[in-house]
Amino acid sequence: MRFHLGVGLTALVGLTSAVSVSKREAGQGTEELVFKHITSPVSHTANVDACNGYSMSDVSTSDHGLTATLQLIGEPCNAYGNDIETLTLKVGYETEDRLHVTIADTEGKQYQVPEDVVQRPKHSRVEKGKAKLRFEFQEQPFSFRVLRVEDEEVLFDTQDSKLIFEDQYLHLATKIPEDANLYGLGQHNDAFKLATNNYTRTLWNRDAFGIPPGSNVYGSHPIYQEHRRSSSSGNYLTHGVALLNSHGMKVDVDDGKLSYNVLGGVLDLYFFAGPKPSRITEQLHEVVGLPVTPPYWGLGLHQCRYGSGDWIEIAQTIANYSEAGIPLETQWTDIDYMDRRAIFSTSPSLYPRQLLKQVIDVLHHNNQHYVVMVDPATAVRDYGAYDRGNDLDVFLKRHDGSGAVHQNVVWPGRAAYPDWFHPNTSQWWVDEFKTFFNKDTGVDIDALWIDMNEPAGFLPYVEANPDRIAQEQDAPPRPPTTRASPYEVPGFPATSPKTKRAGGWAFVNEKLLNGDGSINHDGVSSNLSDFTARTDLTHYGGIREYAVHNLYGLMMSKASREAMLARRPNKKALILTRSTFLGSGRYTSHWHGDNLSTWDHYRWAIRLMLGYSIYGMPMNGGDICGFGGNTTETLCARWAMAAILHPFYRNHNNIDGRPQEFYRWNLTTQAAKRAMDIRYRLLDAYYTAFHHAQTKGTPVVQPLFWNFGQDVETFGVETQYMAMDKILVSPVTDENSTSVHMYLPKDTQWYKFDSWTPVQGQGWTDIENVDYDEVPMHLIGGSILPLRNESAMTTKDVRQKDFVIIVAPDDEGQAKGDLYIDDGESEEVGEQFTYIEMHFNGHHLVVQDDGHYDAAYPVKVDRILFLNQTKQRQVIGTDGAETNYDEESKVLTVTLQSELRPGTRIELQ
Ligand code: MIG
Repeated sequence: MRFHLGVGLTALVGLTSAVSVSKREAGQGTEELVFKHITSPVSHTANVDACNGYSMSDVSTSDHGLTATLQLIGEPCNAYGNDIETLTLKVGYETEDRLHVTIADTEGKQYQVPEDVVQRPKHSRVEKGKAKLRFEFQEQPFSFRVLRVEDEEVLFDTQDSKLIFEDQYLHLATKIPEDANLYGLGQHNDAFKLATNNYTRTLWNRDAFGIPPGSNVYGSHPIYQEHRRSSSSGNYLTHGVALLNSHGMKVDVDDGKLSYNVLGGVLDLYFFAGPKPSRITEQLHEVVGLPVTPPYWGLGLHQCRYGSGDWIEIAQTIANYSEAGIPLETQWTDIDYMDRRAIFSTSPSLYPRQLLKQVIDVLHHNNQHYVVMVDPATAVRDYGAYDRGNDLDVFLKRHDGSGAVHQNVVWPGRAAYPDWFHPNTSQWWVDEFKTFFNKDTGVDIDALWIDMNEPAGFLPYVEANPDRIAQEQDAPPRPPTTRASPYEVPGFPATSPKTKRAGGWAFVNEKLLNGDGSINHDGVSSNLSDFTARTDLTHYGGIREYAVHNLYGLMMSKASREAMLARRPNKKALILTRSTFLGSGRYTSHWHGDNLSTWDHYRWAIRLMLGYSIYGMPMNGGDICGFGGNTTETLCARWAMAAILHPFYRNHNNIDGRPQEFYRWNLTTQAAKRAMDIRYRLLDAYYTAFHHAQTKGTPVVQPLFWNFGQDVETFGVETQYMAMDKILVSPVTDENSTSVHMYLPKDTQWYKFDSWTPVQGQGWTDIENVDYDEVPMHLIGGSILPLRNESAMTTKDVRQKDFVIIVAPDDEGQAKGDLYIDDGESEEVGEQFTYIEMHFNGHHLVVQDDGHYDAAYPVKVDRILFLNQTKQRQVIGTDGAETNYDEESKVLTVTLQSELRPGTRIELQ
C-alpha cells in the first residue's frame, strides 16, 4: 500500500536526523560531525513528479573525458530528502572498455565508498577516440547516454526521467529494452535472468534465513549485465553497469526502464563494454581488485554441522567419513566450540582446548584441515577479547552521543559490534587472531568462516532502548550440557522472528521510497534497523551506519584477511564470509547463507552460484543437502552430485535439522564417493581456472549462455552450469525423477564425461535413467582437459597421481587447453610453478614453447586420450608410446608415461 503525500509525516519529521557526513572531513573525527540533528522540520513531499531535474553548464571537455556543473532547475521538490542545488559531473574514459561517470554534490558532503574500503584504479585514462563506449549528454534538463561505438547501440539513456539528487534520496533511470536479458543486481535468490516487469530488487544486507526469493539477502552487488541484440549487426553483445554506492537501494525494473532509488551518497557509475559476459567480470575486477582464490585443498570436500555438541562429535564425524571411505578434506566447527558463544574463547567443558588440539593435530597429521567460525559481535563480558577491544576503543558507540558502547543481542547475549572504521580495530583483530589461533598454544585453524556480518542482531527494532533489552535477554551463564543450544535457554531470542515493528521509528520513516518508510527491505517494509545495528549509530570519523551498513561484511572480510595472513604469512587465506559487497572477492570467498533442505533450494543453488560469477567472487557455493529443515536420502544424494563442480563444496546443516553427513545413508555415501572421485581428478583443471581468476578475474563457472551468447534458448537456463568454460553439468532437477530435460547447444561437438563418446548437440535433450550416483556431464569439443588418473582420500594424495590428458576436438578437429601447477598454498610463488599450454590441430599435440616448467611440479602423463578419432593411428617420434583404439567410444589412447614439457610434440599419423 502506498501512503500519499504527507500522511503521517508531520509527527515524524521533527525527530529525524541527517546523515550527511563530509567525505573530506570523514576520518578526522571532529566533534561537529558526529550528529547533525535537523531541528527544523522539513516537509518532504514524496512527490517525485514535482522534481524538475538539473541543467548543465560549465562543460569542460578533454581528450579523456569531461566535467560540468549541474544546477537544480526551479524550486526544490524535496521528495524524500533535501534537494542538493549544485552537482558536479565527471566523465572519465578510463580504459578502452570502461567509462566512469560520477555525479556528486559539489560540496563533497555526500558519503562515498572510501578508497581504503573499495580501492579504485588511480589515474586510469585512455583517449576518447580509442574507447569502445561513448558518453553523450543533453544540457537542459540534463540527461546522458552511453553508446557502444562499434554499433552505435545506446546502452544507457536517462532522457525519459529526471535526475533527482537529494541528501537521502537519489534517483536515476535508464531505458532498457522491454524484454531485456538482464542479470545480476544481487545477492538475491530470484531467477538468474531477471524479470523485467514489475520487478524490484532491494539491496540492504540482512540475515535472511531461507534465502527467500523476492527479498534482499546477505550481500549487495549493484552491478548488472545486459545481454542485448545489436540493432545494427543482429548479434548479441553484453555490457555491464555498476553503481558503486553503499547505501540501501531499490532498483526497479519495469516497462522498459531500470531505475535506481538510493538512500543517499553519490552516483558513481562504471560502464563496462564487455562484450563477452566473462569480460565484464574481468573489467569489474580491474576496478575493485582481483579476487582471492583458494588453496588447492580448499577445493576438497568440506563437512560442517551447526550443533555439534562437543569435540567428541567432531572426532566421530571425522572417523565416520574415514570409515565410509568418503574423502573428507576439511572438518568445520560452528559457534558450538565457543564458551557461551563468545568469540575467541573455547568451551572448557565441551571443547576443552587440549582435546580439541588433539583432534586438530590428527587432522593435520592426515593432511586434512580444520576451520571454525568467528562472528563480529563480541560478548560484552568480563573477558580478554572484549576488554582489550574496549581499551582500544574499537566498538561501535551508542546512537545518543554518550560515547558508551552500543550493545545489541547476538549469540553470546549482550554483544558489541566492532567498528571496522576505527584505526585500532584491525590491529585488535590481528592480535586476537594471533593469540587465539596460535599454532602451538591456540586453535590452529587452516581457514576461516565469518558469519553474522550484515551485521546481524536478534532484535527487531521495536523498542527505543535496545540496550535495556540486551541486558534483560543477556544469556545467563549456563551449566554445560552435551547439547547446548541457545534456543533451549528460556527467553533467548530466536534468530529469525518476523516481528513487525509496532508504530514506527522516525529515522527510517523519513525514507519514503515505498511511501511507508522503507526500501522494500525483506520484501515488505521492515525497518532498516531490524535485526541489525541501528542505522543511526556513528562509526569512527562520524560515518553513519546508515551509509555504510552494506559495507560491514566487506570490512570485516578485509580485517580478517589481514589477520589470517599475519598468522600464516604468504599462505593463501581461505575465508568464507556471509555478507558481501562489490569488491569482497578481493578478500574473501562466500557461501550462500541459510538455504533449506528442499528441492527448490537444490535447484536454486545453481542460480545463486552463477550470480557470483557476475559479482566477482569465484570461490562460492551453497550448503550441500540444504541447511535449514530436514534433508532426505535422495535429496542429499542428488545434491552431492549436482554440486560436483560448484567451486566451494561443503555439506552443512542446522542445529535442529536431521544430521546429514554423507555417510548417513547408502545413496548419499555412494553419491559423495562418486562425486569426489570425479571432482578430485579434476582439481588441477579447476586450480588452473582459479589461476586465471586470480590473475585476470576470469570466472570459474558460467551460465550456459556465456558460451552460447547467440542462442536465445540458453539465456534463461539456470538448472545447468558450465565449469571452467569446458564442462556442462546438468543435474536431475526433480524429486523421484531419474531423467533430465537439458539443453545441449546445437551445432556443437560434445563428449560424455568419462566414457568420452562423442555427442552432437541437438538443443533440448532428454536423458533417462540417471542414477543417484550420477550426474550428466559433457565436455565441450575444442578443449584439452588435464585429469589426474586416480582420485584419493586427500587432495594432497591426488597431487601425487599421474595425469591423463583428454584431447576433445571440435568440429574442425582442433582443441586447446592449459595446466597450471604450483605448491597449492602459497600466495606468492615467484618462479616456482609450472604452466603449459597445449594445442591439437588434428595431427599434432604441441605443448607451446613459451610455457614455464618447474621440475618440482612435473606434468607426468600416464596417457593421452584423443577423442572422436576415426581409426587407429600411430604415434611418431615418441619412444615407447603405445596406442590403443576403441571403436565404440572412438577414443584413441596413447600410453605415454612421460612428461609433457614446453616444446613437447606428439604427432599422430
Ligand atoms: O543465526 O552459527 O548462516 O551457517 O550455522 C544463525 C550458526 C547463525 C548462520 C549461518 C549458519 C550457521 C549459523 N549462523
